Amino acid sequence: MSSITVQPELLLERILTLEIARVTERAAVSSARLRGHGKDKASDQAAVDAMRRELNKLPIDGTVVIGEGEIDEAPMLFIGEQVGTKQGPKVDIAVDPLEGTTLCAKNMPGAIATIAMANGGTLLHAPDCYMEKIAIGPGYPKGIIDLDAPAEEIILNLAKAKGVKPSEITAILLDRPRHADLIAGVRKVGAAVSLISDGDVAGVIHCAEPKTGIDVYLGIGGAPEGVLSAAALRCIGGQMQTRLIIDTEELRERTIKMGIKDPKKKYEIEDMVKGDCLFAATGVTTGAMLDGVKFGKDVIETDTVVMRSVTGTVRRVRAEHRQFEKFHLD
Ligand code: VTB
Ligand code: MG
Ligand code: MG
Repeated sequence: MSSITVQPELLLERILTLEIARVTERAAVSSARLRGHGKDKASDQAAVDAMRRELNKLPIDGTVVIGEGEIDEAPMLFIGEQVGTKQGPKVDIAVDPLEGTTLCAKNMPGAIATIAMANGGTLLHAPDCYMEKIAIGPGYPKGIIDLDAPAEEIILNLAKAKGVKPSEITAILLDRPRHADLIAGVRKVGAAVSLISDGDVAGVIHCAEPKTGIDVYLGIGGAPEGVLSAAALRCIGGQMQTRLIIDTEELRERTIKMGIKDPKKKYEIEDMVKGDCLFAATGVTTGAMLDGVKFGKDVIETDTVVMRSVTGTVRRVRAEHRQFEKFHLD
C-alpha cells in the first residue's frame, strides 16, 4: 500500500471540503422553506442566519471578505465579520448565502446557496458593486478573451479556436437593458444568446459544463458573484477577466479602504483567487446545475457541488437529512 504524505494545512482543507458542503446545505434548506412566497428579504435573511450559524461551528479562523454588503443591507455576514471557532487555519471566505433572492421568492429555476474559502489574504476583497465580466471554460488558448474587445471579435475568436462556426457558439448574459449592445454584437456574427434573469455565479460556471451548451459569459453582474465564480473556475478550469465598476466617489473611497490601488485593474482568476481554494453550492430551486431542496415528511433532500482547486476534484453530494432540528425550521 502506498503512503502519501499530505501537508497538515492541506489535510485540514480537505476536511473543510465536507464542512463547507454542510454550510451551503443549511443555507439552502432555510431559504427553500420560503420559496415562492414572494419574500426576497426574508428568504435571504433565513439563508444568512443559517450560513452564519454553521460557519461559526467550523474549526477555522475565518474572515468574511465577500459578504452581504451595504447593497443588501443584511445585518450579518458582512464584509470583515470574523467567523469560526478560531481554532484552525486563517481563511478568507466569500459568501452569497442566497444567490438569486428573486429566483427564490418567485420559485424560479437557479437559486443557490454558495461559498468559497481560501487561505487568509488570498481572495480579492471586492466591494458590493457591479463588475464587468467575461468567462469561458477550459480548453482554449490562454489570453483568448479580453474585456475590451468587441463581442463580435470574441465570438469569432472562440469559434475559430473551438473549430466551429460562430452560429454554434452560445453566449450567456443577464437579461438587462445595459447589455443591449453586447447582445446585438453576439447576434450580429450569428451566435446565440442565452438570457438569464438572475444568478450569474451559475451562469459563469455553465461555461465550464459542456452539457449546458454555453461557451461564454459576457456582461455586468455583481462583484461578489464575480469572485465566487472565479473560485469555481479556479477549481474546474477556464478563463475569466473582470473589472470593478467604480462610478461614485463614495465607492471609490470604499474601494481604496479595501486595499485596491488601481480600481480600473483587469483581474484574471489568479488575481481574484491567489491560491488554493474550495467552492461549494447547494441548489435552492432546481436549475441547470443543481436540484432544489426537496421537503418530505421524514426526509429533506439536498443537492450540492463541492470543488477543490488543489486537485480539481468535483464532488456531487446528494444528501438525505433525517434530523430536522439541525435546520432550526419552525
Ligand atoms: C447581479 C448578478 C446576480 O443579481 O448581482 C444581479 O451578478 C444584480 O444585478 O447573480 P441587477 O442590479 O441588474 O439586478 C444577481 O442576478 C442575483 O444576485
Ligand atoms: Mg447574488
Ligand atoms: Mg445574495
